Amino acid sequence: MEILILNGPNLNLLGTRETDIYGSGTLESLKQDLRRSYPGFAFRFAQSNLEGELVNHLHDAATDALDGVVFNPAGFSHTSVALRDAVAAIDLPVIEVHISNIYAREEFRHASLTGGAAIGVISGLGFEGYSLAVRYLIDSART
Ligand code: CA2
Repeated sequence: MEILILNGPNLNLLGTRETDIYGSGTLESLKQDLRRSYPGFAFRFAQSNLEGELVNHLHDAATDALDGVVFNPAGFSHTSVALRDAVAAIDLPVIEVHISNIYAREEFRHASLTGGAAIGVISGLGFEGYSLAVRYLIDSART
């Protein structure tokens, strides 16, 4: 099995600012946490600040027949029809993750266009959300 962990715009800044909202972990520490939690498991990690590059990462995951995607589209969650279409177009299970609880924040964050095309959404559990999403994808592939 191989799972794509895909992070959207500004998440490259994790751990450097807004730590009150997103915690002190960095993208690198997220990678290490997942590798430690799922030893020997194959992950593909990608982050982009560009909408089209995120679309391409989703297409590539499908072309390469990966087994699922854990996707934090960040700000694009609330705006991007193109990313929603890409999530819907690929024949892979996609779980959307948000580090913060989008429903406890400003109203414009309450709706996720991309989340409507994912099989599920985890929001507000910090980095643990990524790990739970991976666990779900592994368990559902086995059954
Ligand atoms: O809670 C999440 O994971 C979000 O997807 C994060 C997005 C936000 O637009 C969504 O509403 C919820 C923002 C990512 C910005 O990341 C930063 C990280 C560190 C410092 C500044 C921004």
